[in-house]
Amino acid sequence: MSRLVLVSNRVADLSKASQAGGMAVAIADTLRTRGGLWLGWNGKIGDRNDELRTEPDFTKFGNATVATLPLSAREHAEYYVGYSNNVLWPVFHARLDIAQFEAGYYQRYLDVNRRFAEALRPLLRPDDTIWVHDYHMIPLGMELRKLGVTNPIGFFLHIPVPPAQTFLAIPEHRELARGLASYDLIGLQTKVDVGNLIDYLQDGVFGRILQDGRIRAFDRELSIAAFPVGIDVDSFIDSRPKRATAKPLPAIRLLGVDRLDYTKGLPQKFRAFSRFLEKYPDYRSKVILSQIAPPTRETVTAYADIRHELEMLSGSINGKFGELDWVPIQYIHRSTPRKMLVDVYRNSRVGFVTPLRDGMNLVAKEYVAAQNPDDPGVLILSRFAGAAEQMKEALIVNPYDVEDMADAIKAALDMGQTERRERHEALLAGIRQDDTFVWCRSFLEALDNVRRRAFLAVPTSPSEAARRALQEIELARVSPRVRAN
Ligand code: GDG
Repeated sequence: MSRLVLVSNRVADLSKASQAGGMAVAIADTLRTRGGLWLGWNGKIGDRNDELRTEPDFTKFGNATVATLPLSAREHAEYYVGYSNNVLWPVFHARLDIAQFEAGYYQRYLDVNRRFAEALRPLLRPDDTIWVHDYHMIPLGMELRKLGVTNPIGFFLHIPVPPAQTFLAIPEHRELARGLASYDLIGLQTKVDVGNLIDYLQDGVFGRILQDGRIRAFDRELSIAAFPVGIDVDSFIDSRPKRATAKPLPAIRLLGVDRLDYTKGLPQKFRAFSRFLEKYPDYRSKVILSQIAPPTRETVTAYADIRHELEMLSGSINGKFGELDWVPIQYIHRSTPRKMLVDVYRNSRVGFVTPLRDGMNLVAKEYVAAQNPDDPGVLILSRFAGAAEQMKEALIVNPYDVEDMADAIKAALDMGQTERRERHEALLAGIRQDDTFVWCRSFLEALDNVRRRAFLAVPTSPSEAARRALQEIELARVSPRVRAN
């Protein structure tokens, strides 16, 4: 089996990966068994001299080596904060209104990708399989190709692909498309994303779908397919406490766990909970919403704005409905240890996941995995999370529709044990079937097939597959409402 070489903006700590419960477990396992190398930023911000550095620092973990490089302050400001998090992140989440298309950001983004490619080039062996991750690193494959690398290179995008018209608004969309076309395989989270990317490549840069399902663009042929990211289900089940260790709550808990990001629909969630308390006053003093929202990307203005908005909203809702012995919203702007998180998942009657756009959303899967199968809670899930394509037995909601969400909270709280168990069983079977190990294995198998030129077929009509996926979500969304009426 060929050696695996990973590249991503950040690297995981391989000594702790097995406790993280997410993709890092599957990746760390694969690196250990196949042997491999993982290159990324070391998280440190250095000076201008670091912009010339192409010799990484190395740390060995058995068969696997982690190689890291620093970023200069300018690279951090323009490649990471600027282009990655102020352009690509908002645009790919359909937030053109807050994208900052500043001159110079793209050039720095390209420079860092080139530097990482130059650092990787001398470390590569002829039969390595290269796997590049996420939006920070789109041009990396192209830069490796320029340096003469002919190895199979795959790319996985963790965030959603926007519709073609939104993608086209990025001034450098053509350069990004050229970067994407340098890969042999592009993995996306959902069928809707696959449809969007193929539509864009056809409409935006005159890509063509070939007979064998590959796409031809910029004189290269590539495969595009959905590989939904999963979790290590057993790690959530095994680490569940035998007895509940959390303090018994005086109220029934609805739970949100989201990085404090404007894509996660947190104000919408708070407003829906407020509307629920207004519309169904019998539940006051009986139900609370616990929102764990650890800080993230605090140097980006839009993140400071969302923080202020949430502080105002939780304050005003607590002021409006709170009693001396009941505060409706517990808003925790800190990270919670993972063990405690699993416990809180299990002790919450409702998992409330409301992103406005999300590549997948692992919290939805973790909540389901952590439930007691005999008396499980109910998952309320935004139709705009990638996870909604798989998790149709959740109560699927439109996060922009406050009434819809308020009614879903009521339906979740009123749902009988039999229905809760049926829905949970089906959801658990789904996340088991597509867990993190399947995700990792199936992507790498597909990439190996590319090497053997047994190409992956994508749907011949990607828009049709995407349309069908959206219709199925719409049907899943409508049915719980019918049930609740
Ligand atoms: C990106 C995409 C895609 C959260 N708070 C705490 C904590 N977490 C953990 C959760 C979960 C992870 O962070 C969040 O994952 P999500 O998938 O929900 O969201 P993103 O961070 O936006 O991830 C997303 C993902 O990449 C993978 O491809 O699904 O769409 O945006 O694992 O448990 N963990 C701890 N304390 C916290 O307070 N310990």
